[in-house]
Amino acid sequence: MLRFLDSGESHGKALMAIIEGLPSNFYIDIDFINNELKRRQQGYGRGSRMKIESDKVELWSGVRGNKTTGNPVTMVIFNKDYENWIEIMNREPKDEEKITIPRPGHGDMVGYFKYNTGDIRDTIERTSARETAIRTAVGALCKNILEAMGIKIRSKVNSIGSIFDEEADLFKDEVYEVIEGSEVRCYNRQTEEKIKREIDSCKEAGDTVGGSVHISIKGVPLGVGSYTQWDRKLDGILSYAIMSVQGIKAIEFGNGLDLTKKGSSFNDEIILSDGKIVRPTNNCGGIEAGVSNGENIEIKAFMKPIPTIKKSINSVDLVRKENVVNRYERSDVCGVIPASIVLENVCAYEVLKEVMNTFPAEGFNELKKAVERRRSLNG
Ligand code: EPS
Repeated sequence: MLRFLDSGESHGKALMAIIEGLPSNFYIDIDFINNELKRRQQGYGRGSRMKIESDKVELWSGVRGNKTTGNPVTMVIFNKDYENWIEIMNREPKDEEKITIPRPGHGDMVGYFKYNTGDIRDTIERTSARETAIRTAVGALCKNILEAMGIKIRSKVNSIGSIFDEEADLFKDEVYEVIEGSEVRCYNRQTEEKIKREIDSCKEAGDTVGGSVHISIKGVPLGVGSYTQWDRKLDGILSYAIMSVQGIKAIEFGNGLDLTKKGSSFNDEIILSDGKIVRPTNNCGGIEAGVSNGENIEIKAFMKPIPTIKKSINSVDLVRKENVVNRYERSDVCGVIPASIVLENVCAYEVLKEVMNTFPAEGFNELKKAVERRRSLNG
């Protein structure tokens, strides 16, 4: 069973992950993983931290050369900003240094009471979306394996604030080139300008803005996931992972939020054409009864505005026990654009895990053959 744990603080020495259960005999493309890390660092509305970091992964175990051995793979990303935090990160804080005013919407208050270390800094270090760097690295390795089996994952920004981009087929290469070249991961150039202005004006106002991301997964063979037990449903499994990404508050599969459609138009008809089953629509988003049906898996994930804001809102000093205003520290204005890349890779891990659960195999070649065999069933 594929699994991983990650660790590391936002301003600590490094972020790490141990992944167990990867197929053996797969040649990892490190440049591919580092390119995913680079994609995650880009995007309009990032703060100054991204000027400090240039994320690169090191593989410390589980490979010889770049080939997987079946042993657990250890991944490490060093934090460059650690140099500026060595003192703070390596000794207990003095009383006057302790952070005691929680940012509403962040994990500050719950962490302060739950772990009771007396300093909100301890919570900030682990709730930070910096953790998504190592999760992207883990997912990128899985994405690398999936691509070698013909399974591709792409994404775009769907909306920022109240500005929506037009829907686009992410698997048309000429369309995706435009999205990849856009600072806000949008297709429509006018929308891009509007979104940039929205982010600029939020920054000026000391505020932040949320939005949504469209993720599309192509090539998952029919039969991944299962309806036989509640915790094996593919949409449930993907939802758990997506909801665990910092700031995500809602998810839609296919046209799941379009409740204006009746059953007769929502249900995706099944048609035989030239001996092959085809589905003219994909309102179910590629998953029926928790099982992939061979169509693209279509997901939208919705992210709230980043909680760290310059604008004053009410909070409480938990030690002095008095009403105060929000506390600010360096942060981004909009996290939706990097979240697009994070979510691609978070989905890649879950898809590979469920593909491996469906087609048990220790080695990459056996896994690939089993996937191809299943694909060849339709026609
Ligand atoms: C984050 C706050 C900022 C972001 C960070 C997430 O970091 P810092 O506190 O160092 O300025 O830049 O995101 C990353 C470091 C990253 O790699 O994505 C937060 O509070 O969640």
